[in-house]
Amino acid sequence: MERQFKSSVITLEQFIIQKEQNFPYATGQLSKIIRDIVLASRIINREVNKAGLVDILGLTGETNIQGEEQQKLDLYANDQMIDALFKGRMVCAVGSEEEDDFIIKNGSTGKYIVLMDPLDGSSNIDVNVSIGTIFSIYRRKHLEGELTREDLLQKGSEQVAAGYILYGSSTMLVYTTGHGVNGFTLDPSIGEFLLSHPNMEFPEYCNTYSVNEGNYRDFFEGTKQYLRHIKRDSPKPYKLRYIGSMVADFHRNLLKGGIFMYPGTIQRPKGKLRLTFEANPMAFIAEQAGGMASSGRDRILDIDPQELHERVPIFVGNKEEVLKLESYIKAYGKYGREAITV
Ligand code: AHM
Ligand code: MG
Repeated sequence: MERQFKSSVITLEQFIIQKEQNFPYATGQLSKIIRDIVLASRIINREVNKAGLVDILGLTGETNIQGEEQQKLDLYANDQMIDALFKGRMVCAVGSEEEDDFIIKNGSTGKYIVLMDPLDGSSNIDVNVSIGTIFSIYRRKHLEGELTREDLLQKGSEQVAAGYILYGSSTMLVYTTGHGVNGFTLDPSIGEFLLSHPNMEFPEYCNTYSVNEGNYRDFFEGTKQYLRHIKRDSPKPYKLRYIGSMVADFHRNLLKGGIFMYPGTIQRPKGKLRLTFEANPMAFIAEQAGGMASSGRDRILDIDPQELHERVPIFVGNKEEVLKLESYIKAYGKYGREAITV
């Protein structure tokens, strides 16, 4: 009699192989990139975990092109990711929040372009709060010749995969290739990511909102009215939960139901977060998990990026809640009832 071997544990590697079998013509290149990102993330994870102990922590004294201070761990994460991606040979260009411009691998036969925020929420490193790596993968449009703007700056709707690694109480990888969202938790004892959250979807009930309300007075009227509604007029009580680390805030809302917002302000009409590195990948994951992502007016994934470091206001999470927010922005606009132009 044939012996039965039963284990409910599925490793990331087994999961990738299973999925590839569903697509017999898949070349395995995309899976290779996911593996390369995961490899880099395990190395970043090791450093993040000892951030409080070693001398790697601290400001380098350099600033990135947005004039923000960079910490050593950001640079470390950036280098690890770029190194892993180019060594893997499937990628012809990388755009990073920590780099002024695209890094292009001349002569590469790689068909893919990766955009990433290697360590998002890095101001939280010093205070031992969760941070994350965000990635977004595109296929180049023209396989021959030099890379063009059309290859490099595509709409979020063209993403072939996106995900994040959350360095929290556990380390998790959550990603999508456009067929749902799956979450894996790193088992540090064996060094493997194990499938812990299959087919992730926003729960129907949503009563959490995540926003830096310290900026309230500078928000536009539509955002203010929506916040007034959920705090004062809504029959259902809402909870405010804001970590200040987008990956962690988004992840909690994905599991518990909620809306994450980084609205524009009078001083910064496009908000703080980047379309390419932060908004697009989170929007892709959100939509794949039954949620929605909007700039307040437009679907995030439909926005045509004009530059690599472009910023965009973002409202992402449960669909019903994002639609409600949009209706307030439509009704009240930026200033009073003026139409908004993002
Ligand atoms: P970073 O990419 O420089 O780390 O900034 C992005 C982070 C997000 O993770 C987070 O949602 C936001 O900045 C918090 O900003 P604020 O402190 O203004 O609320
Ligand atoms: Mg960031």
